[in-house]
Amino acid sequence: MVDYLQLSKEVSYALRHAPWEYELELDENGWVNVEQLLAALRQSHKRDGVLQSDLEQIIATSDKKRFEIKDGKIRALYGHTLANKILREAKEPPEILYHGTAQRFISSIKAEGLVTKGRQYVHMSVDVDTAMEVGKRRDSQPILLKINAKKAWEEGIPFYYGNEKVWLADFVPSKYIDGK
Ligand code: HQG
Repeated sequence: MVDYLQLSKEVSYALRHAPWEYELELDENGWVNVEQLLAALRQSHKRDGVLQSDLEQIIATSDKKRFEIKDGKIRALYGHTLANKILREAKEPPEILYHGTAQRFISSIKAEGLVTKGRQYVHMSVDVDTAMEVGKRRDSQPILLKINAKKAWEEGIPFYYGNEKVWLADFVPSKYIDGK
């Protein structure tokens, strides 16, 4: 029986953080060949018999859409920490985006805006509930920040589409952030 949660974590690790451990090389948009990923998982990572249908099952059933498969390739849609930045499609964002974070980060966010920290992009959510869930990973009583995304976009700050719930940016200046 496949442990889909563990498989999802391993695929996240391979595609976001350490593709070289799987002898994979991401293209500029983060894609790798599905068969190469499966072969690495089977041969070196003790996942005998893992199939593309298992990857499809993860995508179909998990709470967040972390990966997509297209034309024999798979990629992570967000979350990367690799040195080589994955190119995402710049796109006009919704009027408002949300970011849930820990209380202890607020003074620094107020001073310098939202910065990428360990990841390639700042991550924002389209809805309050998702942002609060993200914030709860770091603080049981997270702070909800409201991002005036459309205004920032109109004033030249690039935004990128991640998935239907996640948007990305290189940096969000403090002046576009309410709730601090
Ligand atoms: C904070 C998960 C101090 C920021 C989630 C956040 C998400 C600052 C932390 C995705 C700061 C970075 C990403 C500043 C930002 N001073 N702290 N100036 N600017 N921060 O994990 O957004 O489950 O890299 O508030 O659901 O928490 O893995 O980002 O707390 O979508 O699929 O620095 O990861 O998705 O933390 O989470 P992260 P995130 P998965």
